[in-house]
Order: sequence, then C-alpha cells, then structure tokens
Amino acid sequence: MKKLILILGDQLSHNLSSLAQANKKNDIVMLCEVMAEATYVPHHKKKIAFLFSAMRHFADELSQKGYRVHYVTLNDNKNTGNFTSEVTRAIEMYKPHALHVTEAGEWRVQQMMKDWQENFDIPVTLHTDNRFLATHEDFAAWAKGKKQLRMEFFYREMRKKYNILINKKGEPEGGAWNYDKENRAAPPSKGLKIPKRLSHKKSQHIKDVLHLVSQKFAQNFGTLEPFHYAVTSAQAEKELNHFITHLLPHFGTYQDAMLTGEPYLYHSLLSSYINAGLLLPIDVCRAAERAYHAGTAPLNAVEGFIRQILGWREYIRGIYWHFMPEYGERNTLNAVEPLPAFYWTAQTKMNCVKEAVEHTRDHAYSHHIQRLMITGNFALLAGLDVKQVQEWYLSVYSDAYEWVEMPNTLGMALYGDGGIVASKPYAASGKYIHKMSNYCQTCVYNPEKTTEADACPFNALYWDFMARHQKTFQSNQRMGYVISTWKRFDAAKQSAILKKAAQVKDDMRQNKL
Ligand code: FAD
Ligand code: DLZ
Ligand code: SF4
Repeated sequence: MKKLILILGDQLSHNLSSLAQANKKNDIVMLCEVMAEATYVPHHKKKIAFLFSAMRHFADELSQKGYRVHYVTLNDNKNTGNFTSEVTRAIEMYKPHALHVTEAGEWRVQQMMKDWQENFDIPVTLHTDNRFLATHEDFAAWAKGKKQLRMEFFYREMRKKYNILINKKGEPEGGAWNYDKENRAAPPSKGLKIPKRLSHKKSQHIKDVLHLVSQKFAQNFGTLEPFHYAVTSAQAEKELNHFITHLLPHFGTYQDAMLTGEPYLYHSLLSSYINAGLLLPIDVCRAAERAYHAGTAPLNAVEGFIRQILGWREYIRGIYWHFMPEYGERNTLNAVEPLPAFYWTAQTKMNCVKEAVEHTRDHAYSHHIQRLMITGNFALLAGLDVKQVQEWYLSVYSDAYEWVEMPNTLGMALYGDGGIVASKPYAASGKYIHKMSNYCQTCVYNPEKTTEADACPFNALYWDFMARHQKTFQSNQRMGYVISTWKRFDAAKQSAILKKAAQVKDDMRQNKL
C-alpha cells in the first residue's frame, strides 16, 4: 500500500494526524506552492514569504527524517496552480493506493477535499486536526441547548479539561477564572520599556522566497523587507522562550494599551507560528503555566495569555465550524459602505488609523487592540461593507486564515453575526482611544470634540452608529445606558452630530479624512 499524504501550508507540524501512520519507505509526502492559494485574496507580501519559506524548511526537515517528499515550488514550470490539479498530477506520477490529508482549516478547502472523496479514483481519508484542543464534536456538545455561546464559559470547561491553572482542590488558581480587570491599564505617560524582538538568520530558502515574492507579487500590499520572521519550529521555539522570559511578565497589565511607534508592546507575536503549525497551542499554554509556577510571571499575565489561546482561539474556531457556511453570509447591521482607500494606503489624518495601517503594512501584524478598537471600530462605526472588511483582514495579516479571521472580524469587531461572539458591539468613541493610547497627542483631530471642524471623527460616528441602530440595541441591557443618553440629547444636538457624521463619511469617501 502506497499512500500520498498532502500537507497544506498551515499544517507544518511533525505530529500532524495525516503523518501519523506514514510509512517512510513507501509513502509520498507532498507540499505545493500554488497560485490559487497565493491569490484567493491579495495576501500581504510578508505573509506569502513567511508561509513559502516555512513550507520549504518543513519539507527539508521531513526529507532529513527519511520521508520521500514531493515538493512543488510556485515557479516550477509543471506547476498546475491549485490543490486539486496538483494532487491529480501527483496521483498520476506516483500511482498511490490512497490519499491522506488532515482536515482543512478553511471551509473552502474542506469542500475541495470532500469533492476529492467523491471524484478521485482512490480512497481519500480526512484526518481530524488534533493540534486543536477542542474537536468540532466537543464544541457542538458544549454549544448544544445553549441560548448564548459565551467564550468565558467555554474557556472554564477547557481549563478543567486540560487541568491548566487548576489547583489541587480542583479550583482555578488564585480563586478566580479570569483576571481581565487587572489587564486594562492605560500606558503610563512616560511610555513603556519594551524588550527588543528577535530576528533570525536568513537561510537560502528565505532569500529565494523573498526574491520570488518580490517578482511575482510586486503589486501586493505590504513591505517585504526587512523580514524577521521565524520560519522553522526551532526558531519559533526561540520566539516562545523569548516571550515567556522577557515579555509575559508584563503581558497582562498593558494588554489593551497602544503606543505610537510600538507595533508589538508585550504581545507574543506567536499567532502566525501557532496557526501555521510551527508551535502547538498546548505547548505554548504549558510554557506559560510553568512560568507562573516558577514564579517568573504573575497570575494576571499568565491567565490572560492562556485565555487567549485555550479560550478565545479554540472558541473562535468552534464558532466558525458550528455556523459555516451560513455564518459567512451574515450582515446583521446591514453594513455596505465601501472600504476607504486609507485601509491600504495609510493616508489619513486620523493618527490612530494611520499607525495601525502602517504597522500592518510594515509587519503584516498589528496587535489585538489595534485590530479591534482602531481599524475594526472605525469599520463598525462607519458601517463599512462586512465582506470588504473581512477580505482586508484576511489579506493583510500573516496569521490570517478564514477560520480565525472571520469570527473575529464579522463577529467580534463588526457585530455582523448578530451577537453570537460579542454580547454587545465593541463600539468606542475617540475618548476610549485617547485613554488607552498616546495617538491623540499628535493627531490633528481633538478627541474631546464632537461637532467642531477639528473634532475627532470617531465621536460623531459613534453617536451616528447609536442613532442608526437604536432599535436593535435598546433591549440590550449593556447598551441601554448609551442609547438612552443619545435619546436625552436635545434635537439640535442630535442634528448637529448627525450632520457632522455625514460630513465625516463624505470626507472619507473623498479620501480627505
Ligand atoms: P497575543 O496578544 O500575544 O495573544 C496570544 C495568542 O492568543 C495569539 O498568538 C493567538 O494565538 C491567540 N489569540 C488571541 N486573541 C485571539 C482571538 N481573538 N482569536 C484567536 N486567537 C487569539 N488572530 C489570528 O490568529 N488570525 C487572524 O486572522 C485574526 N484576525 C483578527 C481580526 C480582528 C478584527 C480581530 C479583532 C482579531 C483578530 N485576531 C486574529 C485575533 C488577535 O488579534 C490575534 O490573534 C493577535 O493579535 C495575534 O498577535 P499575538 O500573537 O501577538 O497575540
Ligand atoms: C495562505 C496560503 C498561501 C498564500 N499559499 C499556500 C500554498 O501555496 N500552498 C499551501 O499548501 N497553502 C498555502 N496557503 C495556506 C492555505 O491557504 C491553507 O492551508 C488553507 O487555507 C486551508 O486552511
Ligand atoms: Fe484617533 Fe481621534 Fe485620537 Fe485622532 S483624535 S488619534 S482620530 S481617536
């Protein structure tokens, strides 16, 4: 029996389920760089460079371990351009008896694999992706019969299931499940001292891929170099250790802070490595837990960090698979305004948006609060088209795959799923941004003003959003106060705010904001 084992670009893990029963002598392990995947959205240059470099290194590691590897580069002149045609070509070449593959992260590719099961002449086995900590069945069992699917309760179950930060009595470490209240500190006025980040030696693979990307994807969004990404599991492990030692101790307190010129703060930068398979989520959680027990990181930081991975990451994936494909068609707030050009150019006077888009352009990264409370919040308030916003997020971040991007964007940032992920919209005015960042200090707009010529655009848009959606939110307990505040404004004040919001949108459409 000769098997063909297909490994996708986000499946670069040596313990992958499809590899588990591989026979090194007989079986063929294949990886392919294909144009269809590189262009289904216009990915950031660094995202393509990271993934192709990591795929090439992973293929080398498999060869060194004795596997027979079939690797197709993007510029191989026999490359047919997509997964289906490349697998077909490999079947013709090697005449395997069966195809094995680990289930895909994205619905789109999973459907492709189901078609293979129908149409290929050889049996096709889809293996469960056991790198995730909750299976689709686990999530469905948890969700069954629940009116609301709140992350916090899912997370507690996961803590118990994996016995993470649980004391000998079976209770949460420190007596509480969640220390988020301690994790919302504004940045101190003197700024923060952020440890330097790692950079990794440029291998020949990286050099080749950087050249390839600069040639084939010259028009794509983003800066290609300098390129500092880890591209092997050994390098990603170094990133993890660096984070645990130097950054995790401060991760919690300033988790929601934003600072000019500081794209990373104390965030881990591990999402691209975890999502591509270079690090396993359970190993990352255990490393953080060990730091707590060793006394090198406080509980609020460790719990907060573990919650992002064991809680949010698994919950988000659960939501995606539980509600797809219908989820992707949702647009509860009927948001249809075209995405303004500044999401791609960073040419806007709004300092906060400019910073977030510049970080994104330069690093294929911005941290969670920038994604949620700057670019996401603006899109929510301005009613930007949910599909265009999702495509932007899926393109520009090196950690973006639809299973994780979609519920975060459509659900968390845009409230476009009608409240499955978020119990209320993450709508915020310029005052919140002013409190949590130093962006406003050097902005031409004033976060304290709403209708004046130099007023912060977020303020009028915030009230305009409340006015537009008051019917939807008036019965939401967490929104009652703000909706009734809007209703208490006299008619002249309401009219001035709505007029200003209309002007802000006009300026946005004319690229003058
Ligand atoms: P840290 O702040 O250090 O967090 C630690 C880890 O927790 C991350 O590496 C990640 O694995 C996990 N994590 C944290 N928050 C989330 C979350 N909400 N969902 C899933 N995992 C989480 N994350 C992606 O991995 N891919 C995406 O395409 C993506 N799109 C997003 C879009 C929007 C609109 C928003 C608001 C969030 C999005 N996120 C996405 C979640 C989050 O912003 C990123 O995981 C995080 O910024 C990655 O940086 P980090 O590794 O430094 O994270
Ligand atoms: C994102 C991406 C890109 C840009 N290119 C490839 C590729 O050429 N070959 C590949 O195997 N995977 C690629 N990927 C990742 C896939 O899009 C990802 O595996 C699917 O979306 C399934 O989750
Ligand atoms: Fe952003 Fe408004 Fe502050 Fe300017 S004033 S940085 S637009 S929040």
